[in-house]
This record gives sequence, structure tokens and C-alpha cells, in this order.
Amino acid sequence: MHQFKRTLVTTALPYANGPVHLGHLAGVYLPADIYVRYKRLKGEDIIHIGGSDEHGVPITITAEREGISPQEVVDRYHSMNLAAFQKCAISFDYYGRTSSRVHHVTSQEFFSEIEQKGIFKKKTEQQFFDSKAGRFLSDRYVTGTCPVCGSLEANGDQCEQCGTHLSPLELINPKSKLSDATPELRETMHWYFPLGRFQSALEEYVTAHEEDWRPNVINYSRTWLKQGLNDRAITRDLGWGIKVPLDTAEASGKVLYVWFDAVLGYISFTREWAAELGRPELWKEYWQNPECRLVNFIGKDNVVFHTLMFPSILMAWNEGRQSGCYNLADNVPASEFMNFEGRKFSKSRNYAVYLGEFLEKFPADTLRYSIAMNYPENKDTDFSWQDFQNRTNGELADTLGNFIKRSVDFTNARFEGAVPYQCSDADWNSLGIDWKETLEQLDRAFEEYHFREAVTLGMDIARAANRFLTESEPWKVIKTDKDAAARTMALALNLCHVLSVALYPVIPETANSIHAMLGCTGGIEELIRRGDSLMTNLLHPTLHKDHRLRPNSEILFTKIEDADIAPELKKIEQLVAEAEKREAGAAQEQMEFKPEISFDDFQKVDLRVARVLSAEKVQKASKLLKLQLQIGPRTKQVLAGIALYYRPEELIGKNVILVANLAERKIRDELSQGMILAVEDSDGKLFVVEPAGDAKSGGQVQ
Ligand code: B3M
Ligand code: ZN
Repeated sequence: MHQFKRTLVTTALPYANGPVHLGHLAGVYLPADIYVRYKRLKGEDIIHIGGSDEHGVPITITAEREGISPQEVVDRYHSMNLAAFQKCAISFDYYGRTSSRVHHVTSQEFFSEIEQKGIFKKKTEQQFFDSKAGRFLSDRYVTGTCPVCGSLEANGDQCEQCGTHLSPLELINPKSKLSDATPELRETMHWYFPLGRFQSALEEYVTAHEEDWRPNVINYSRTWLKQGLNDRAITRDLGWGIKVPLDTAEASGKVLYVWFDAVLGYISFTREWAAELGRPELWKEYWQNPECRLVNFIGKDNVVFHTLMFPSILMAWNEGRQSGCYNLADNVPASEFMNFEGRKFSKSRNYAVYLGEFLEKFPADTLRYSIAMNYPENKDTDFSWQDFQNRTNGELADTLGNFIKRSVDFTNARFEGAVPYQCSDADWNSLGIDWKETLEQLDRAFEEYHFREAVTLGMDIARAANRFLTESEPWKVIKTDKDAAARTMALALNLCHVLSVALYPVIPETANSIHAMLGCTGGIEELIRRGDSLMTNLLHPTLHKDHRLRPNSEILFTKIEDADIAPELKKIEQLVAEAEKREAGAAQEQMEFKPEISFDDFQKVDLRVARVLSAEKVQKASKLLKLQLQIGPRTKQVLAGIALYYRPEELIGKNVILVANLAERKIRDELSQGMILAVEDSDGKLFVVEPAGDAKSGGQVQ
């Protein structure tokens, strides 16, 4: 394992075209903050760099929709998001903006370097042009029917409904979002980045991290690598963005593709951070010194941009250089999605709970804790108001808060507010926990990005401590054996201190309150600045005999009443109802039937009951399953796009309905000899149609 001396954490730059919501917090910013705070507790050198992504089509579309300038859009949401993050105690060392001068310069430097090395390709291609608006349309400005799932609202780059990546030319009935006009095709020239040139270097890079990256990060990257990497256009015809730094006619009106500049934002912002510190060269220690570990926290939809695109841009820069080379990420902890009340967050569908608004009603630590406990590390999770209420009341208030308050209050009342006994390491063991092992486990969980596990382990200590106090009954014991009660309380107070440190990464404000109640001065951040290794110190009881507590305690968590969340539940109901109405509307629009056919036409379709003999995944096609079907005495192989909804073994033995006389075709190099019938449920999941009753294999459907 590589020995690092310092760490640079970056978090995906949210587009400054809307407020960040709880899904963003759960997937990216909170886990990063927990990691960073933990490392600070260990006394490590670590910085957290983030900021706003202020370029790209999402911004210009918002500006056009609202009739304001892109600048106004980004100004508004940059400050709104920064304020929400601050309120949530996300402790960025620097939060920049990609509209800054330094960032423009950095991105142009990268373009020029790669251009001068002759790595880019220039290609002229056909692109949609809106002649009413007089503009070329980038992908997102084109909408139309998805060729895969038939959704009427697919974007030119991706269909939100089925997730397929598209090019605008693939859309059926393309329309311009600017004017509703049907766009025409015109020629335009763009710079392309030849990802394929870095194919084997990227394969090596990903393989080197097979063990330490999350399986889905490896899988997404491998899926792309297996398909072979293509040239990607890194310029656009757009009025908003970073100008292509060339003084030629062909460069005029062209800006850098937002993803090319956004990832470089991490570098620009580290430069700005260093400059503000008055040490303008310091950023190099984080980017260009191999002793620094780079960690990019992102959501799963950004994986390939961080495991393939960004590294290859850096490789292009590094090529042929003796010095000034950039480090590649050591880890890219990408999260799955956290849903809310059973539905996906979606800004475009207006289904979201925004961070800033949430924190107007509830304290940051309660949210941070509940979200950490729902951290979507390896699979999508679901967060609900009910869950939030239960965790706040049961875990934070009744377990943690209660334990701290009882310990402090009883010591204040019965032991004159001072630690009444000198604990030794051996006393830890009376808790029935192997202390060293517990701390090691905790350390591993934080270090390996298992944040839900880390916080759970912290809360387990709180539970054990609470139980210990209750079972030791110092309020009774004190009447007959004051020394035993003193020992119990000293241990309890030391456990309070342990909890303030171990839970600091997730509930920093509460941790500081506990610290203050325990009479520790200065606050945890202050101790970190002074260089105390708070984490290592946990091995031994820290509060010595006669250490004085603060004379008054406080209630750490206010319970959430049903009445507090009732309006929120109502709001969710409304949002769901609106979403359903929209979906129903869209469904109705889609209720246009295909052109009429005659009875004879219909008679040509041979539908048969078929039994699934075997099912397996198809390499390189994450959505497809390969089925072997038994139709009476015959067998056929069929590919079905249901891999996202069924595990192969679930299908074996099922009866399905097969279009048995469909012409064979090849999909992804595999033969498909028919089609099976499936229907969509309200969440867009596909279910295979199963004949009711004891249908006989090969039987005709009539
Ligand atoms: N703004 C996309 C997103 O918010 C993009 C991330 C940039 S990270 C460099 O999902
Ligand atoms: Zn689709």
C-alpha cells in the first residue's frame, strides 16, 4: 500500500442552476465531510475542495426559462448552495466557482497544452441547428421521443426514463427546446479528445484499483472500457463557457465542453485556496506531489467522468513531462442514490427536499445522523420523514442525549461536578467490549469509506454506555458504596468524552456541546489546530480524577413530534400527487395507438407459452438477459431487456409468453429468436407477462 503524507478530498461540483437537495448531501457532501473530519481528528493533513459548476447547458436552459442571464442564475445558486452547505456544517477548506478567472486560465492552459501536443482531433460533423433561433443546438437543447423506451421527453444526451445514453440524432421527432422548431442538420467543427489513445493506460489504472475501489465503480468503468473508448467532442457551440483559447476563425463562438472544464475546477480551486493562504505554490503539494492521496467523492452518475475522462486529461497533460505531473485519484468513492419516501429525487420533475429549506426547520446534526445511517454505499437507499423522526427520537435523544445528560447531571449533583475516580485502561473492559478492537474497527470503517458502519459503531458505543449506566445503578449504589458509584461515573464521563470524539465526524455541533459540558475548553476544532491526536488518545481514559465539568448541562436533542413532521408529510403527498398526475398526463399522450392492422395481420403473430429453462447475463450489455426457452418440443434463445429487474435465477421455471415467429436478429453479437411479452409498472420497472393457471408449454395464446 502506498504511504501518503496528506490527502486532497474533492466533491463533485453541483451545477449552480438549482438548490442542492438531500440526495446530493447523502451521496457526496456528507460522506466527504465525515471522512475529512475523521482524518482531521487523527491529526492528518487533509483539505476538502469543492465549488459550483457554473457552465454548461443546464445553466443556460435555466436562464432562458426564467428570462434572466446565466450570470444571474449562477450568482443566485452559488450563494444559496454555499449557505446551505455552511448551515449543514460541511467543512470545505475552499468552495470555488468555475466562472472565476483562475479557473478560466487553468482550463485554457490544459486545452493549449493538449492542443500543442497534437493530441486533439478536429472533426466536422452534422449537428442540429435551430434556424429560428439562429443557433447550433447542443445535446441538451434537443428533445424528442426515446428510441429505446418511447418516452416523449428524452433529452439529446440521455433519456431520464430508461437511462439510455443517446445522441440527438437518435431521437425520434427531434424538437428544439429554444423554439419548438424541428431543427435542421448543419455542419460544424469541433475538437475531440481521443479517449482511445489512453485505453490501455486507463485499463491498467482501473485494474490497479480492483481491490480498493467499490465494485460498482470498477463495473461502470469496465463496461466502458470493454466497449472500447471513442473520441469525445470537448468543445461546443455555445455563448456561455470558457472560450477555446485560439485566435482562429474556427475557434470563434466555441467554448469548452462543460465536463472538460468542470473536473479541472478541482485544480483551479486548490490554486485559489493556496493563493488565499498567501502560499501560492502550496497547491502543488496536493496535486503534483505523489505523497498526496487524491479522493474524488461523487454520485454514481458521474463515475466515468472521474475514472476515465479526468484521468485521461491528466495523462495527456503528463505525457512527455519530467515535472509538473498531476496525480490520479487514489479512490473515487461513488455513491448509489438515496431516494426519498420511495421515489427518486428529480430536480426536473420537482420532486426534492432541498437542504437549505430542511435546515430552516431541523438542526443539521439530526439530518446528518439520519442521512449517514441511510448512506447509499452499495445500493440505493430510502430516506423518509418517519425514519428521520425515529432516529432523532430513539437513537439521538433517548440513547445518546440521555446518556450524556444523566452522566453529567448525576456527577454535578452528587460528586460536586468533578470526575470522582481515576480510570485506568483496565476499567474500559468492564463495559464488556474489547476496546482496542472496537477502535480499530471504527478506524477501518472510516478509512475504507464505510460511513454507515462507522456511525453505527459509534452509536453502538453509546448504546453499550447507556446500558452500562442503567445497569450499574449508581443512584442506588451510592447509598451503600460511594467508591463503586464514583468508579461508574468516572467511566461514564470518559465514555461521554469518547462519544464526543467518535461521533464528531457525523454530528460535529453536538460533539462540541458534549465537550463543553464535560468542561473541556476550546472546542474540538481548536484541539485539532493545536495538534492533539484526539483519535489516538481514545485508547486511554482522557478525563482524569478531579477534572471539573461545566456546572450546567443542556438538552442535546429536541424530540420531533408527529405534529412537526405532519406538514412535511402533507407536502410529500402533494409532490407525489403532482408527479403522478404528470406521469399520467405523459402516459395519456402516449396513448396514441399504432396504425390499425387487419385481423389477418394479427393472425400472423404466433404467441406461445414458453418455459424458461435457463437465464444468464449478457456480457457488455447490462440490461440484457439471455434466456433459453422451452416451447413444447422446441427450444429457442431470446434476449430480453429485463436484467435490471430480475436476477437470472428468479426467472428459471417461469412460464412466459413468446412471440414465436418473429424474424431472428442479432443483438450485441448474440442471436435472439423471438420476444417475450412484458409490461411496465408505475415505477417504470418491467415485469414479464406470466400466463395465469397451469399453462402448458408450447400452448397457443388466443
Ligand atoms: N456538475 C454534474 C452533476 O452535478 C456536474 C458534476 C461536476 S463534477 C466535476 O451531476
Ligand atoms: Zn428511454
